[in-house]
Amino acid sequence: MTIAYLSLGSNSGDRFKLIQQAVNFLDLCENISLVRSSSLYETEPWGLKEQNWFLNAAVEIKTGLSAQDLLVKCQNIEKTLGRNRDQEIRWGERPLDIDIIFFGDEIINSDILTIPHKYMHKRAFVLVPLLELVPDFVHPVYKKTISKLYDDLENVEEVFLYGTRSYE
Ligand code: PH2
Ligand code: MG
Ligand code: MG
Repeated sequence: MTIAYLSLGSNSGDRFKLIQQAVNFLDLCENISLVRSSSLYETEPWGLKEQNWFLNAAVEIKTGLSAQDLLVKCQNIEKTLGRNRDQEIRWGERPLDIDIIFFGDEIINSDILTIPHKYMHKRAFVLVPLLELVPDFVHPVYKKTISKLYDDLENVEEVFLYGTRSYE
């Protein structure tokens, strides 16, 4: 069993419902169980500014799957909830994005998968939800805790707590 951390984001359609459905679908997958989830945050778009604000969250899961199989599950859920990668531009609008941030403390650099996620340490929308769950988790490549990575952020885009409604 591996503990993994996923980042979820949505900036088109019913963002709240999409994140809620994604978390439910993850928990329903064989070999994946949801352990904890962060609050939801409304966040300024990173990368491409001219688009809707996102809702973002992070979840902790426990899984018997490999990282590659987990990626396939995540992509299937994205697709089921309306994501069409052929119609997207990089860092642009999407109904749902599920990114694997950490997979235990594994370091993976393959054609299809980079873990830890390549840009997570530059993004407040990933670090703020993770801070709630695992402030002391040490990034296996940079050897810094989530708290330290957050303190070291140079450009902090805006991140607001989005109500207190449970979405699990
Ligand atoms: N996802 C992106 C690009 N930019 N910005 C925010 N705030 N939240 C996201 O989830 C996000 C983004 C590409 O996946
Ligand atoms: Mg993604
Ligand atoms: Mg992403």
